[in-house]
Amino acid sequence: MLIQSDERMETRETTSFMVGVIEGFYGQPWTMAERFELFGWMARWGLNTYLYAPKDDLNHRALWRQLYSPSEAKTLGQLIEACQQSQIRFIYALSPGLDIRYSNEDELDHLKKRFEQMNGLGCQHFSLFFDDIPDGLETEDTGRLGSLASAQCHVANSLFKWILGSCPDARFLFCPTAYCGRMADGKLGGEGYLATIGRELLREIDIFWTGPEIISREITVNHVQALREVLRRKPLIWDNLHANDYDGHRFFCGPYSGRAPELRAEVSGLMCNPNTEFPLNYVPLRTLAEFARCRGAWDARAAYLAAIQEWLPYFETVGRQVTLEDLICFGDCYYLPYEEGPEGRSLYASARSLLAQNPSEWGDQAALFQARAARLRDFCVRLSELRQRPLFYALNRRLWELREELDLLDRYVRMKSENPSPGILGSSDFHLPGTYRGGIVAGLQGLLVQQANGGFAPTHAA
Ligand code: GDL
Repeated sequence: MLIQSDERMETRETTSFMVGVIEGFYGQPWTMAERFELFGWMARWGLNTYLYAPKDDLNHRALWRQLYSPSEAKTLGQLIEACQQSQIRFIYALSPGLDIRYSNEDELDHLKKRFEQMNGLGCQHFSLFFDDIPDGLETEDTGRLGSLASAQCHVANSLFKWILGSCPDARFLFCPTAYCGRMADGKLGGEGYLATIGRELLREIDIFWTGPEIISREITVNHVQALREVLRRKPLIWDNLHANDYDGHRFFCGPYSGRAPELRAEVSGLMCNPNTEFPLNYVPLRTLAEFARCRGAWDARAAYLAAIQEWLPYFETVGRQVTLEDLICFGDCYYLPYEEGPEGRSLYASARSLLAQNPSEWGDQAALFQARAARLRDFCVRLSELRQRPLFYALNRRLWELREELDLLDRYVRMKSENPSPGILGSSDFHLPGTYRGGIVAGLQGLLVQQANGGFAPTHAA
């Protein structure tokens, strides 16, 4: 029944490099309309794979044993059909790791029933996730299967062999419990976890990997080549570069970067798990698609500028229109997890340098900063008139916050320009204690300050 490993790997690796999107974040899953829009983008740009895995679809994770209701199943069927029409590979993922008893055959039956239901709706490709779960094993499972890694391989291999009976061309993906370098170094999953997965998981099954970190600034060829030795296959990149579910203040619309084009030959695919708010993903996905097919060197900034120009028409307002320059400046303030774009960096640097100096030394710097801040604030105001309301709703909280901070800095600079005597901070009717930067989270955030080396210290000791 099982197709020879090497033959299969050969055809897969040469003909079906997977590049596309994982709906795999925490938070509200995308709507059907958003997914259809996504498939349109993907088909136009040459992204070939969509992986259905929203962490907060209850049936994906918490209720993994429960079949979908007829109406839910109908919706998923429409999704699969839409992918087929656009020639996009639809992959369905289940995450049973929160409470599965690995050695219990009934559990395997639950998984089969779920995959069977999805197969009945037209799904041909499957995935089993064991990320973000407790890394212990029940005593009974340890007795029968030995280790967490062996237990997961047992379940995944059994399911894969079984699914080949109805889907002979199935792609089968596996997300390990230790899925990045830091987790492997910390021995998540137990001693020798990844080595066991590499040895025992059938060679036809692809293994996800997010790089050296969960959110990897860079993923190098060397890093991936070393991992390949352990996994005994090319890893499949689960890229969290643009994921924002871990920080509600931010989103990322910078370019796909920190990965060289040579990486493509070392992995079985590049799958991006992007911003939770679907409308914010135009540039991330557009630049991923360009990266996947680029020849020669990769110029991330050039790709960003080209993609943001394409994104501009989505910013049509009912009033005064926004300009490309303003959109670039705004995008530069929400660029990538580890870096802002040039305009964002320079705006921040100019505010910082003003505050570090005596107002008598400001010269024309103050006016320059105020002009830039005013322009960005005005851009934020104009976005409240966006025709595409879902785009505005996705941005709204960040726009509000950015305006608030720019406004405060502007007031401060103005006040100091007029009265440079030290010690006067002034006050603002718009930033009242309690309502401004208030609440328990802001309070808790203030208690521990992160140090340059990544560690934390109590505020008073920092
Ligand atoms: C994770 C989760 C993912 C989440 C991301 C960013 C993997 C394999 N799993 O750890 O669902 O969106 O971090 O917060 O990345």
